[in-house]
Amino acid sequence: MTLKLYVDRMSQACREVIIFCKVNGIDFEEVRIDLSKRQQLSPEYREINPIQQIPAIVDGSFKLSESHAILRYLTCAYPGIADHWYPADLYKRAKVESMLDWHRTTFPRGPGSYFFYAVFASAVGRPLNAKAAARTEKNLIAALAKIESVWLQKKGRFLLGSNQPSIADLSLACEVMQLEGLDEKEHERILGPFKRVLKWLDDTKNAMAPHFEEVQSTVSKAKEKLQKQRNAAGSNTTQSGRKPVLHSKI
Ligand SMILES: N[C@@H](CCC(=O)N[C@@H](CS)C(=O)NCC(=O)O)C(=O)O
Repeated sequence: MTLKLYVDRMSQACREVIIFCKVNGIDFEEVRIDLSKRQQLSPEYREINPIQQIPAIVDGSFKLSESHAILRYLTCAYPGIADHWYPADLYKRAKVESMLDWHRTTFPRGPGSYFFYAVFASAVGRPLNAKAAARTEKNLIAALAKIESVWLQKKGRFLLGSNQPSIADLSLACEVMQLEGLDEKEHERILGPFKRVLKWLDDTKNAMAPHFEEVQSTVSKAKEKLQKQRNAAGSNTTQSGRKPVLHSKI
C-alpha cells in the first residue's frame, strides 16, 4: 500500500517530509490538507492525527505525526536510505538527535513565531502582526547566530561538520528558508550577515536538487500571488481584507 503524506506545502514541517521522500525515491501519495481552509480541523483528518496538525503519514495501518518522528521513521522503515541521513553510529546519531532537539525546542518559541507573524500568517488567511514580529525577531537572530557559530563548523559543508546532509540539515533548512517569503530587502537585512548560514542553505539545496527547490517554490509562488492580489486591489488591504500592520510579500 502506498505511503500517504497529509501535507500542505505552505508548511515547512510538511515540505521536509515531501523532500525527503522525493530525494530518496520513496513512492507516496500526497493528500493536501489545506491550512487556509482549516482542513486540519476536520473530523476526517482528526481520525488521521488527533493533534490536528500537519504533517502526518499513514503507512499501511500505521499512523504517525510530528515531522521529526516521521523523518526518523522513514529512514528506518524504507530500505536503501543512505546512512548519512540518520547515521547508525551511536555517537553520530546522538549528535543528529541533539541538533533536531535544539531545532524543535528553539524555533517554535521565538524564531518560528517570527516566521508566522512576518511571513506566513497572510498565506493562511490570518493577519500579519508587526509588533509580534518585532518582538520575536531578536530570537530569530540569536538562533541564526547559534547556527552560524556552533552548529556549522569550519570543516564539512553541513551541520555538525558533516560532508553530507542528515535529516537535521533538511529540517532546519526548510525552517530557515521560510524567510524566502519576505521581500528581498528584509531577507537581506535578516540573513545577509550570516554568510555561513547562506552557504549552508545553498549547499543543502544543491545536495537535494532538483527536489528541494521544486517543493520550496510553493513559498515564492504564494508570495508572488499575494503581491499580485494586493497590487490589483490597489489598496492597503491584506488577503484577509484587514489593514496590514506589516508589509510582507507572502
Ligand atoms: N511539531 C510539529 C509541528 C506541526 C505544526 O505546527 N504544524 C502546523 C503547520 S507548520 C499546523 O498544522 N498548524 C495548524 C494548527 O496548528 O492548527 C511537527 O514538527 O510536525
